[in-house]
Amino acid sequence: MDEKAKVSSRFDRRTVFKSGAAAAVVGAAGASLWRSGGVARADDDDIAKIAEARGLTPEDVRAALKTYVPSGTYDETLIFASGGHSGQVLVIGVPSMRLLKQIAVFTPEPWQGYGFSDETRAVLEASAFDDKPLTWGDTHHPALSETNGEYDGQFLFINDKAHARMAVIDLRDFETKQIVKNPHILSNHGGAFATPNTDYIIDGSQYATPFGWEYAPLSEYKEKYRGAMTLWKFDRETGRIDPALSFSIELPPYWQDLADAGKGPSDGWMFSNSFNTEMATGGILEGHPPVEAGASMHDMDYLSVINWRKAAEVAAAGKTEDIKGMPMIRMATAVEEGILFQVPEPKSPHGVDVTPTGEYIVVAGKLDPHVTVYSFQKIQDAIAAGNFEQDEFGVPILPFDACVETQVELGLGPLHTQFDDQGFAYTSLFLDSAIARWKVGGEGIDGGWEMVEKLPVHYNVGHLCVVGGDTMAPQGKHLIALNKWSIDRFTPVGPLFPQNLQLIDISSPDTLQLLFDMPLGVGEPHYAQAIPTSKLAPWTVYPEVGWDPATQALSPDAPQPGKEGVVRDGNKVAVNMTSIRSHFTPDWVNLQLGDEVTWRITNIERADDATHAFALPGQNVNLSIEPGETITVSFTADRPGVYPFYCTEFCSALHLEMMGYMLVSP
Ligand code: K7E
Ligand code: CUA
Repeated sequence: MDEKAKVSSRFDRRTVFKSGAAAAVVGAAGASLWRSGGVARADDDDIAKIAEARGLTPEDVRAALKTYVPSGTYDETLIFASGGHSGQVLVIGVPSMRLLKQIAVFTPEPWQGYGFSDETRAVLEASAFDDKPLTWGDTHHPALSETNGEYDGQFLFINDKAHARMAVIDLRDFETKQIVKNPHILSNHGGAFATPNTDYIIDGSQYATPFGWEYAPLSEYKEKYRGAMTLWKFDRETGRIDPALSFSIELPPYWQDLADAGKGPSDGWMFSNSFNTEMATGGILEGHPPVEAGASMHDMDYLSVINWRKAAEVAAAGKTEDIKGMPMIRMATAVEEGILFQVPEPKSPHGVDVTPTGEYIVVAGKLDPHVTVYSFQKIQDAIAAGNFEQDEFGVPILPFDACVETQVELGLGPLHTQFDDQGFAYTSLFLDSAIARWKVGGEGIDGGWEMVEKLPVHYNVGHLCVVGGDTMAPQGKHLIALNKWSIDRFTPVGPLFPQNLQLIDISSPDTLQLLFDMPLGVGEPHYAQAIPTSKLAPWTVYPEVGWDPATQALSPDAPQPGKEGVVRDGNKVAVNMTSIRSHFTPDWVNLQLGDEVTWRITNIERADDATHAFALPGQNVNLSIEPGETITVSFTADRPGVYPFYCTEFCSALHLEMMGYMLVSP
């Protein structure tokens, strides 16, 4: 059946709400609530009539009751979703599925003033490719910081697959603080994944290249091209990645895919899939198979099993090579020190996910209908017994049979797995456009390693997201399916379709219920992580007037009330400005052609939501200055003229009057 036919048959089966028969459903769903509010039964009928008029089924009404968040009340959960090649992070409330914020990360964003102030431009420029500034990224995997294997609500990390960069977002103000460019690799995918106490952020390469962004012909692929696993050291005190304490581990030129950190018994280890063990590079016009075929010939690829704690010791002991200013543990050293092993895994694996107890590692292969479950203990036993051969790069290969706990057949195109607190795992089935719920097994568990239920989703699902679904303490109320295709779900808006996030109720052990479709007209949300809002404590205004979000401290240079003015020293001009409803002080800024201007603005407001913005025509500048914040923009007055600057945030009744003149005299 094609997709269109599926949809119409769903419609045929709809039992439209009928007011006569409706009382039963309304009664079941909500009458007790209404009764407790003392509302008469007549209202039930009225609601039934609305449902009937709108053609809603009882199932629809149930879903609506479970997702509606009344005006003025808050969502219980936030999800942080990648924005794909928009380069941003999306913050969405659950269960309402309301988009609350788009956090600018790799792409300049004028509403937030990101990439326009000196401070935020510095964040982007620090991660330039050599000296070429990058103004977009391909975000895939957000990772919340963890303490003892659970989200702590302090920081968020996200990778840029296109350029192998890693970003740090501070969840006190939901702003990007740092982006680091990986000096070894040019393309990543196995990141961001946090170790259980956020000691390191894992960043695995995707497409193999020569290290250090150097040149080597494809004919030298086996000799010169390599994969790598980078461990970025995170310093919680400074809230920054410390490149000086970070390092990489050299891997064979297979393409690394998703990764995950061990936890509990497997803490100190990490796991990364690799595909293209065929080492195909394409060459269609030269008579070679396209990459998709060349890279899918082997029945088995490899799961990389890496002792990161040991690797950190080896790096600290200096058994490394410096490549572009960052240490690299060479493959031979990694093998010799017992850091690096591989285990065969079925054809073209994609997701690798460690179970909440840390005992098992679940691998999903794009071209295999099973998930393969590895036992961490069995892997350790095989290592201890020296039970391995070596691949052509000398990396130990542990026997498949010795390491596998079981395989569970789920369906076509399994990709990614999340867990809940009822002992279930959920795996996305890309080709089936479905979610498989299956039971995690293990010692003392009855009926484990079994498929339980499948739920269709719309369509071609990638990642899944459960609250804490990759941590030691997952929760079991909602699951979000992050779907690649939306096809017939929404009103057409042109040939570029929205993405479709679907909210699913997983609270019942007996059945899954699809609750809500959320079109997302921004970018492809690969992965998302969900956290209860009770674990977050964001500021609503900056702590003090004159706060610099780049340092999260009071700025000694911040213009303060009563100290405003324009100070000239030769052709260097400092503009010290404050903003408050509804004026800038000063509002006349007289410059001369060629002046080098450092313009600082402090928003001296203390009220929630009293943000002012600052648009400066002719200099391509728009800033967002939140209450208490101080911000800087520097430029050369390179063209005479009269420039009306103004506040772009509709802040008050006299917002239109919140302006001033910058005059540049010839
Ligand atoms: Cu499957 Cu980049 Cu995690 Cu997309 S990846 S789906
Ligand atoms: Cu300040 Cu508008």
